[in-house]
Amino acid sequence: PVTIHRTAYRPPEWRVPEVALDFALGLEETRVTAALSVVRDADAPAPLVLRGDALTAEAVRVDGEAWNGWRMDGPDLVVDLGDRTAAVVEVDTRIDPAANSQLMGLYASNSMLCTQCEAEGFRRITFHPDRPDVLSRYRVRMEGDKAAFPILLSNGNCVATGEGEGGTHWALWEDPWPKPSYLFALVAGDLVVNRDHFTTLSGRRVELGIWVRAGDQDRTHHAMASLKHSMAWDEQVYGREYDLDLFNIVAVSDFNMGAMENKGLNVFNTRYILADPDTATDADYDGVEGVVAHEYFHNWSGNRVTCRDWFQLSLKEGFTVYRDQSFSAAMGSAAVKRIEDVRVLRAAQFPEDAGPLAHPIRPDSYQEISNFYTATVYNKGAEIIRMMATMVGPERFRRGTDLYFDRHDGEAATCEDFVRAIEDGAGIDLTQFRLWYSQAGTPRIAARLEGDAASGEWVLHLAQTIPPTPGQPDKAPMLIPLRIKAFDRDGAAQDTAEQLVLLDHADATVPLGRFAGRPMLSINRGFSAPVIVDCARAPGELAWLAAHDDDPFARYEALQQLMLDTLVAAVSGEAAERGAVVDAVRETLAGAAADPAFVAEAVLLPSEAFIGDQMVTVDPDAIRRERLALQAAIGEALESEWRAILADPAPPATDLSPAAKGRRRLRGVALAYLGATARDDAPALAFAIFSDADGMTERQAALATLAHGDSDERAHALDIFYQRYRDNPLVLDKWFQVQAWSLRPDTVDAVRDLARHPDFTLANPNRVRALYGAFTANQAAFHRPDGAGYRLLADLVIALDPKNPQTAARLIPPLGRWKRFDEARAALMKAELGRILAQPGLSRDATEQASKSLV
Ligand code: BAL
Ligand code: ZN
Repeated sequence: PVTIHRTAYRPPEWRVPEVALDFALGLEETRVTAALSVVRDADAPAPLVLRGDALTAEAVRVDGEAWNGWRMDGPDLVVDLGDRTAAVVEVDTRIDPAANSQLMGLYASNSMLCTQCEAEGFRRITFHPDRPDVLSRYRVRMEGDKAAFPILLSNGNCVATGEGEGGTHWALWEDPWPKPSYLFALVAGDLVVNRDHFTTLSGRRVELGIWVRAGDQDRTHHAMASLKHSMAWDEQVYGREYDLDLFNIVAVSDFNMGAMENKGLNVFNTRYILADPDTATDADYDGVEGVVAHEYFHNWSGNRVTCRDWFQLSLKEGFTVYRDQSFSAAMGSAAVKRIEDVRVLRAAQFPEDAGPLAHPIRPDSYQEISNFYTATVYNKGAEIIRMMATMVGPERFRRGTDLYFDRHDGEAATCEDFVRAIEDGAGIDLTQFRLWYSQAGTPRIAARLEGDAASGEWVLHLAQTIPPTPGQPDKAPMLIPLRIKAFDRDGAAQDTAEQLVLLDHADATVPLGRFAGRPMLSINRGFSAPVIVDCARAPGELAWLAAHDDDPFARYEALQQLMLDTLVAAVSGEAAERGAVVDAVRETLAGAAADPAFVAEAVLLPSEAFIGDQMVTVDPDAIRRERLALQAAIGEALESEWRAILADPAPPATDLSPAAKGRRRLRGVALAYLGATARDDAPALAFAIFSDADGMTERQAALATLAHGDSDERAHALDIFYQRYRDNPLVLDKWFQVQAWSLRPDTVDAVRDLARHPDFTLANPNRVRALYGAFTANQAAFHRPDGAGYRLLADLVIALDPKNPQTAARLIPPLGRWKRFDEARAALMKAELGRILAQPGLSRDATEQASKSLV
């Protein structure tokens, strides 16, 4: 495979100011005529290179005349335009959407036609430069059978419609905003709409439409409300108005990503649109709100200002994730949202940064760009934006983003452009901070308190190290903003004020002030930097912070650290001392009435994977054993507390207020703790909650608890759930998922059986991820010592790769963590990576992921 390097960027030799597309639509055959108005930017004559992927040029015309001056260069079309400086190049192609199982380009999903073009799908529709720095105005005419495709949608505004011959009809769409080809979209199908409108700050009325299949309309109201909230929020917080008269969203069942921000026509995975209390959990509702916001926010951070090349992906994704995180924080509990975001970062990004696929948020090279839609580019990218915002404060940050949008509106920009706009707008020197864009790996901060007995003055010694990552053996010290506060445990001296320490050297010493005794250290409050802090604090100190810190994230963090220390000690064979954790959980639970959502988050045990991340060599079996033992100990010691929480009736499922969601979340945690005990009535209690539930949050929580066990109630509940929801794909995904999450020892076998279930299909990425994504997150199951879990995953990758390489390749990384496991497991994991690589015709996607994972 060819490696593409960031430094090899060259500006395009030809611009394409106008694109006119003509589609004769059919599920099995769609004919496309593309007319590209091209203008030469190069000084000397240069051939026009139009990228293609599995296309044949049936005819080429230049300025209306048949043209022979073209040739194929591999998949690409090279047109010789002599010394012309401008031309209209027309190309006819023919594609088969029904056979497009990659779900890139134009494809069929449930008898509807839709597109996915980011990053390089447009070249599967027609020949085009297909690079994000080539921006064009699009005019799209589509014609198709009226009965099969009553609805015809594209970007921008519908300017004309009409009837054709033989039962066809057509529509003409024009998008006034120049855009890169990856933002092109087309949808044709039998859809119904939920319509609404939004009036912008300047008084313009925008028509809103959410298009779904008949029967799904009633499940679009939350998405619509989320869209309107997002539009208002972006005006208030970033001063950004929507810029077309129409904003459409279409929900599609078969989709590789969560959603796609095509200009004026977002295409969504149904998972992030459809929600009602009977079928969606509170977490699903939050997912809808966050993804609707994310895609909408891209209209400015991504569409109006786009990326110069794909190495700049984090320019739009990191910034937009930061924007959607801030929005969700404003819509609910900021503290809980921050905890959730950090949990995701630690579960998905820290392992990536510590493994063979580590890359900076602005990568230096790739073979297949689809492999770089990663937690690093997205979630660490968001943390880098957040650090800038933290350092300058909201007003100056806004000045920086205003300048960024003003300077680069209508352009394809770089990460460097963003940083420079923040520097100039906010008035800060980010020279050293730029290392966050180029250095991979999670920095580690060693923090040590030191006090002077005579004066009572205390200082904090900080030292940063950044681990080597592939291609980057040595790292320079980064600029790391750490929010720090020290408390006097006895309250005899004043607490210090919070400080924002800018750690910009390998070491630093920070004065904390005078304390009667060792102060209680609260560090990296609010998770101000995406780093790992190593700081020896006694269980009593952590328990004190968990109870008294005035930063809710720091309270959460202290309790998590206490749990982690306890679990890591137990896994290492030290005598289990669980009392401090039990007491801290009890104390935290005392605040449950005031803030149940926060308490529910705080008392959750760290995941098995995160416990493993603390160890040099991960021992999945010991982690499973000790985590379950601690869960059972907490379940038993605080049994009356958990029962009291469950005795309080659940709020109605239709109540989606933060308070109601918080109470349901806490009930789910209580049930899980009780379920971990050996209490005989636990399965019956879970079954009763399952049966009585008036909504999916309670129903799924009860089912998940039952799924871990071996009771009659388990089988019964799974059967009831299946029968009730077998025709609802999104809910059926949950049925697969809870079984793959199960802590039972036979889960590998269960997953193997589920993969043969009639409702399992490789054609639907949601279904694949529901089963295998959940399974690889199930640490002890996936890492079963005989390698059966690895084999199962590799079998799936091998079967899926020829159909959908993008989704297949994204499932490979768990096999690449072999260096963290014992020799026997490592050998088995490497053998499976080797088996994947040995497949004839393996995709570029899977080849890159598997070969890099072996190094
Ligand atoms: N741009 C791909 C989907 C998303 O991040 O919004
Ligand atoms: Zn995005």
